[in-house]
Amino acid sequence: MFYHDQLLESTPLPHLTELPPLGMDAASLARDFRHYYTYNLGRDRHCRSVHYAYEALSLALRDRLMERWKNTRYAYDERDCRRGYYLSLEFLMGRSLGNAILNLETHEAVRQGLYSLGLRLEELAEAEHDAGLGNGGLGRLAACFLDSCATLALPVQGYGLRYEYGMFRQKIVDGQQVEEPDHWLRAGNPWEIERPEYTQRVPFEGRSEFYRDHAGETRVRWVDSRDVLAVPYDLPIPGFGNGTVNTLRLWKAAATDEFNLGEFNAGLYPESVAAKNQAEHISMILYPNDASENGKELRLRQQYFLASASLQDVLARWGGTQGEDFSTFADKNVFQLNDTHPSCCVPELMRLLIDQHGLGWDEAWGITTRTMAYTNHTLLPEALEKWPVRLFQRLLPRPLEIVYEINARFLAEVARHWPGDTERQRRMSIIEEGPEPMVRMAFLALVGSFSVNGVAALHSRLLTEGLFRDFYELWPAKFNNKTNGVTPRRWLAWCNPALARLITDTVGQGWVADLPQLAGLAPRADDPEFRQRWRGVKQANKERLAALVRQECEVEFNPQALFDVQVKRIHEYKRQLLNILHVIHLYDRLKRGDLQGWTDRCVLIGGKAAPGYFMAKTIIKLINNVAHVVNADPEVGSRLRVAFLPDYRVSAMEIIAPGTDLSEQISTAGKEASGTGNMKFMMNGAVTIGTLDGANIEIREEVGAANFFLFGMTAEEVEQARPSYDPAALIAGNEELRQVMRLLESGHFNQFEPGIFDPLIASLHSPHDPWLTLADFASYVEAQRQAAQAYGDQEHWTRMSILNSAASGRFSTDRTMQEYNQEIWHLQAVPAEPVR
Ligand code: JN2
Repeated sequence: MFYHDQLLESTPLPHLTELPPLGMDAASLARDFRHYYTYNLGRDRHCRSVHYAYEALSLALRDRLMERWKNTRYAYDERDCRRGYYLSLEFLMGRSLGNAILNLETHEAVRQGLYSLGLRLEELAEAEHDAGLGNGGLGRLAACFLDSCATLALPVQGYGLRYEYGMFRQKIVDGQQVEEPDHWLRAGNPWEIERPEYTQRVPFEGRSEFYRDHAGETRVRWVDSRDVLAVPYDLPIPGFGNGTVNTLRLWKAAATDEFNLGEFNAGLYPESVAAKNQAEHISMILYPNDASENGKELRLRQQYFLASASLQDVLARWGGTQGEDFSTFADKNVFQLNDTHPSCCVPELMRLLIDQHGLGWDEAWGITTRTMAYTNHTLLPEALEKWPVRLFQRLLPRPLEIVYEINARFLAEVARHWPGDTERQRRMSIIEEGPEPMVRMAFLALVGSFSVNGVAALHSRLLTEGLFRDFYELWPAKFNNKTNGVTPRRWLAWCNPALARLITDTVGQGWVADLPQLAGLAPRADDPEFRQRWRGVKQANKERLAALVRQECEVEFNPQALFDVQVKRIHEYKRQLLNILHVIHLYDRLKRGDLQGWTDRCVLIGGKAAPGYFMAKTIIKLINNVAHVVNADPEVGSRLRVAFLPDYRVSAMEIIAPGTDLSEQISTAGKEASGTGNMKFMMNGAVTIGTLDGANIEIREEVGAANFFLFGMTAEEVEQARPSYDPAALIAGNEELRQVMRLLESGHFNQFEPGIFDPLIASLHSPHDPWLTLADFASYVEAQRQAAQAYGDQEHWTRMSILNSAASGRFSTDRTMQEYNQEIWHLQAVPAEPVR
């Protein structure tokens, strides 16, 4: 290792150090493509699978990333810069090929190079399997953040897990969700580089004991542990057109060699191999629960595995240059925790600094609380992570001791601040007392971090007023807001090339890395000729979406109709049920012959339900049954179409967002922390129908009330209405709602499946319905009527569409990352050396 370093430094090895940069022209790309296809993959013109062509192109592009990647690492090392780490159990990356092409700005050359070989880029790109290493919002946000950090040349590395199985694939059978495993690595992954030389060792179980070190000091060590190896796989994260390539490091769990001892002991051989399997289970599967924890032991193992491997990796790099001097560690490193899932980092950094590196408590605590920052992504109580102390004790005995010590010192501070207020100490304790004592992970993250943020203005305010109120009173300066965003590279430039071209023709090309420049579109909203071009692009994108719906759902969408879309995880608080009630209302109108001011409409709903979430699965079944009845009714014709799109995922959204007219963001106010799909739709010229929830509020502020269909109660009104919520009175007082409930309850949508929707019907009737679904029905229907009317005037609608895109500049993750950097991370941008 060192020998080679010196060799590279001292001896001239021109063949290693001065490789000429790889050509970015069509001919060079085509040559390298052929090289990989023929010599590396061993395929020829008779090969029937397009997958190998995808792979050959990916390898050719990966080579181009590789030299920029190395330059970026060198640049960070030479500057000895302060670095950021984004720790997340989820990175919902989607496909990488298109992203690499776009960010290397080599789209045209690739297209031409492939054309010269008789190949089409679109077809190759379709062969890539999504990297679905996340559930929804929180995972996709992490992926958008990495894109923006690389584009801003910020020295930020992602740390996550390399799940063998990503988010399940959703099939719809008889209207019901069926989950299939997503073995996404089966065909190999050309984008990852295994780096076994940076393997780390993560302890579990065992116990801690005191001992005396060489200097006679009493120290603690974790003994009799069962260790698991963490093997890193690196993914390149290219910035847009700037030569930067950052890293996403994903850990795979592997058994230590000790497991092989079993081979020498034939009697225990099967047990030994079983133990090896168990170690490797840690990174086997992504938990498919969006926003609710299920308390499984394996999940806690995953969380600690990520925390420990990542921190050890950072400390090993630190030791390589600074030895055992940690005096400037906190000046040079910052860790952003993506929700509480990686919050084992707090006790783990303490453990590593104290037990492994000999620091005292106060110095270690100073470092920890100057390097950790925590982002909260939900207010839903069921998503607040708690782990039984007993489980924590068995799996992580030494970290638990440290949690106890952190808590004891913290509660002493609470007692100093509020003398005699034992109730407050009980409320704020990291350990929840009771028959089964629990570790409250959010409080652990709060106490261990110097920054705590929510993900939209409303959400951040609600955190300080509710869930984290005591902590806000104690440490107001810790709390801040960072409104989410999405990357405009994937979510506009790549997924909507026709609109991107029109925008570039209109405002120049700077918008791709400076989204507020889209404001330059606004003056053109009143230009009839521009509107016509804008409408033409939307129309073509709707045809593309209609083709997807035809292929996946066997439902015919007419691109002249209003495309009304709700895609996101299925959850009661997101109120897909309210959407389908409106669909039933429209159906009822058609059956009654009420065609006054009618606008033809195609309703698309998509999303996955957590496999154990019965109500969410029943909602999927209802959507499919309603779709079946409506689409088959000759009286409805093409006036109303309904489809449920199976297997909603990143690559599907790349077709859906550009083809949408109306974006459904209809959660119960106060429940959706931010939402990010809302931003993707807006950028692509959809108009939002939504509640005053999450980032919808800020979207409406940016675009103006006239270009947003608002309905429903505010978060404050929701909390006020709760005690007196009376669904029976709402039904009795609203003829349209009465008709909808009558249709639903008559079994019209479940003729041969009696009773299957009773749980949904009961939840709508319940005065304790936490989502107050019926309270917003009337105003939702009214807002939908206004949207339909607005769509009827195509000039007016197109104007709104343009203004939505034009006002979306704030919702780029470039802005979000700049705010994190200016207010939390304080990193210096390190522009990469251009590849000559
Ligand atoms: C989340 C929040 C979210 C979770 C997910 C167990 C739990 C989990 C926990 C994931 C698991 C896997 C807490 O709902 C919000 C959106 O409003 C917001 O836009 C995004 C990004 O900030 O975060 C979502 N929350 F096994 O996904």
